[in-house]
Parts: sequence; structure tokens; C-alpha cells
Amino acid sequence: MKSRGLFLFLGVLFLLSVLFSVQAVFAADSKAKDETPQIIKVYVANRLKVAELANMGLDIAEVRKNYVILVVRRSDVAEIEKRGFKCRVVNEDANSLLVPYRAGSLKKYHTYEQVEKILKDYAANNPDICALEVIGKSFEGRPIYAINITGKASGKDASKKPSCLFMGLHHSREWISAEVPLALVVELVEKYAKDANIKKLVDDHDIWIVPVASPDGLIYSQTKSTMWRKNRRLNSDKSYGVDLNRNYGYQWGNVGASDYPGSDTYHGTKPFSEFTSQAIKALAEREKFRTSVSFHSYSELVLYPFGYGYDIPCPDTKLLSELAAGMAKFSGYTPQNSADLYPAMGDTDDWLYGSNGTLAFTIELGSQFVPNDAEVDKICADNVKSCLYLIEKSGTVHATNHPEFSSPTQRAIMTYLYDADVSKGKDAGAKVQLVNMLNPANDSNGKVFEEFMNEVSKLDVNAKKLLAPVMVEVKNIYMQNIINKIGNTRQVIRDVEKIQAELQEIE
Ligand code: 0X9
Ligand code: ZN
Repeated sequence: MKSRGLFLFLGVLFLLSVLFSVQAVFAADSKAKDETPQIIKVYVANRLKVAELANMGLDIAEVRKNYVILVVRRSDVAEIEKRGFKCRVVNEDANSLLVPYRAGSLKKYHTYEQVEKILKDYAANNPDICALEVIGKSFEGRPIYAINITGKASGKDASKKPSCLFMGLHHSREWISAEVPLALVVELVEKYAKDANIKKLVDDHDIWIVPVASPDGLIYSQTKSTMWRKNRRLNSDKSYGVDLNRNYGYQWGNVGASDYPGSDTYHGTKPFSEFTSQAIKALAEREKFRTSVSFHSYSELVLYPFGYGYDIPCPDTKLLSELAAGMAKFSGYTPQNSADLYPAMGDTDDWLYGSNGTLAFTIELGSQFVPNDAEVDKICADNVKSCLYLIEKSGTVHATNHPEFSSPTQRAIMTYLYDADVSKGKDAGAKVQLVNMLNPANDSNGKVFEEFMNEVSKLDVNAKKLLAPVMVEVKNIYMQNIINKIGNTRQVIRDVEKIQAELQEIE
């Protein structure tokens, strides 16, 4: 009797455990389905609707006149519909789009290891014009390579030549974005000895090329999850990845970017939290690039800054749009302002341009994330021509705020004016920086003050109004110095009078 009871008990236990595990399998299955990236079409009436989607932290692949294409999880669809958008699923399993790669087609695409070997071979075989540098390591510890191509034979000092930067693969699934910079390396090195035009471009410019900014991302997309966008950082909530094109430090924030680690546009814990953006930052601050291109896919666009908000005032808009149009001629792409695609904070170009005076562009290659083999050569050839055009232009044009053509004071004023105008001074950093520069404790001979007042005198009344709080603060510091008998009192009084005169003019 006792043993029958025991059997019954064990039997029930067994049945229960089977039931639970079946349920667990179903739960895991539907969770996996929820996580499967889908491609959806969402209808939009105007650009504010596009911005609304971007602000939800969604991954926008394509923007058309009255609809956008998004890569989303199933759970996102309900959220989008709740806000009144009309959605249509285009593809239930976006990863299936790239199945051909595993099946052996898409042979045109290089793996990270192949890119690494090509760069090493070129550097080893062409030491007169190539040098390979490891500019950083990825989260999983892989080298991030930059190849520097410049003709040392010409005898010119490379540090004085106009420098240009070309980058690929900030986003994992955008494989074509590594192919174009790689094709540029091949073009420059292979034709150096045969083509007088190429020789001149290489001799006269300091060219830097980073074909794979996110090695872990490329490997993960090619071997595990083809639609993966972000890098492979393990976030604190156990989710993976930071969107590298939201992690740069000029106007870093949550417009068109997300605070939520699971989002496809997660901007990271702070500006430059990622090894890739840190590596590009260090390289850019050292090399002071005049021009740059960051390749992405897709949409056949040549984008130019600013991208963090609509209609941001920018002193170089005309030059940027002319250069974008010049590049686009070779590919038939559309030149346009970045934010007009959708506003997004923390991209590579805004930082390169805003903080470094680099005329920075994003080229969205092709008309799908991974174009077919048959399209690759033409995309590369056309866009290599755009790069050659930009390299040539780098010697003759420059951004207003490029460090070789502007002083720290001019740049601090410019940064402050943008900030005061756009974020209405919410971010006090630029103001603190400017006031500090003008503080006699840091400006003992008054040179910064002199230059500052000279710049102020050239500005229009609106800009002067924006600068008034800085002038008032500096005036107060000077008054304190007079009271405390710090510095040359007569000179300080004269300076206070100068500020007073400007302030009166504004009133
Ligand atoms: O969203 C991005 O990072 C880029 N597009 S992609 O489909 N390759 O992801 C475009 C960034 C353009 N910059 C801004 N809109 N600020
Ligand atoms: Zn991209």
C-alpha cells in the first residue's frame, strides 16, 4: 500500500515536471519570436511623426515621403500602434534576409579576419606609403585598425598635410560600409605608382581609413544574428550593445536615441563610453581631420551636420551642402541635412564637426542593408570616386572652427553660441568654459579678453544678446578683483568699461 502511494506520488511529480517543461519550451519559443527582428512599414504624415518614432528609440532603416521602414521587435509594434500609427509587417523574420550569406552567396563581403589580413599585407608590402595602427580594442578585445596612407616620398611633413578620415562599420549589419573604405585602400595603394592623379592625392594628403570600427559587431552579424545593429557590450541589465552612432559627445542625449539599454538606439551610459568611439576620438583629436566620411547603409544619401535637431544654425551649411552635392554626383545619391532624415543625438559627424571642425559626412550606401554581390563593385567604384573628390577638396576648404584656422577663444565662443541658442543654455558646460578662459586667474596677460571683445564687436546684436550673461559674469569677476586689489586695477577698470559699453549697446 505504502509503495503504491509512493508510485502515485512520483507519477504525479513526473507528469507535473513534463507539463512545466513543455510550458517552458513554449514560453521560450514565444519569447524568441518576440525578440526576432521584423521589418515593418509605418505610415507618417510629416517629419515630426518621423522624429516621434526616432524618439521612441526605434531603429529606422529608411525614410520615404509618407512612410518609414523600421527594424523592430514584435512587442514594439503594439507600442507604435498605440500611438496611432498605421503599421504593416513587411518581413516577419528580418534575419532571413541574409540567409544567402550562409548559403554561400554574398561572396563579395569580407570577414573581419580577411580585412585584417589585407591591411597587414598592404602595410607590410608598401611601407613607403602605408602604416597600420591599432587605434583601440573592441569590447571583446579585437584590434580596431586604422591604415594611414600618405606619400612620404614627397618629403612633406605628414602632420602639415590636410588630413582626411574614412570609416566603415559603426553598425554591425551594414557590411557594405566596410567594403567601400577597403576599396579606397586598394584604389590608393594599387594605383599609386601608375596613376599621376592618385599619386598626387596620396602625396599631398594624410589619409586615414578605418574599415571596421566595430569588429565584434561585424563578426556577430555575419555568424550569429544578421540584423544586429549595435556593438557587443554587455550592459548592466544583461542586454547587449550600445549604438555606436549615438555614443559621441557633441549634444549627446535622447533625441532619436534611447536611455534604455535594450533599445537598438541605446546611447550608452555616457558620451564615449565605448572603446570604438574612444578610439576614433583619440585619433581625431590627434590628427585634426579637415574632412571625413562615415559609411553606413542604406538609402543612397550623402548626409551632412548638424543631425541632433531640426534647423540648427550652422556657419558652414553652404560649404557642407556643396561638398555633399559634389560627392553625390559620382553616385547619384541625394545630398541632404542629417536631421532632415531624422534628428538623432550623439552621431559621429556632429562630434567631428561640432567639436573638431571636421567637414564630416555620412554616406548611406545602397538600397538595402547588404546589397547583392552584383551591386557591390559599382557601389564601391562610385563611392570611391566620391572619396577621391573629398580628399582633393580637403586641401582647399575647411570648416570655420577647424583648429588650424581658428583660435581656442573663437571656438569657445562658437560652442557657447550654439549651446545658448539651441539648448537655451540648459547645458552650462560651454558657458563655464568660456567664463573660465576669461577669468584673470587663467588669462593673466589679458590676451583672451582682448580677443574675446574683438570677436564680440564683430557679432550681430542677437549673438551679442546671447553672450550677455557671459559678459555680466566676467564683469562681476573683474569687479571682485578691483575690490580685492587683484591685478592691475587701472587695466581691469578699463576692461569693465569695455564690457559695460557692449552691454549698453544691446539694451
Ligand atoms: O541612424 C543612424 O545612425 C544612421 N542611419 S542607419 O540606418 N545607418 O542607422 C543615420 C545617422 C544620421 N545622423 C542623424 N540623423 N543625426
Ligand atoms: Zn548605420
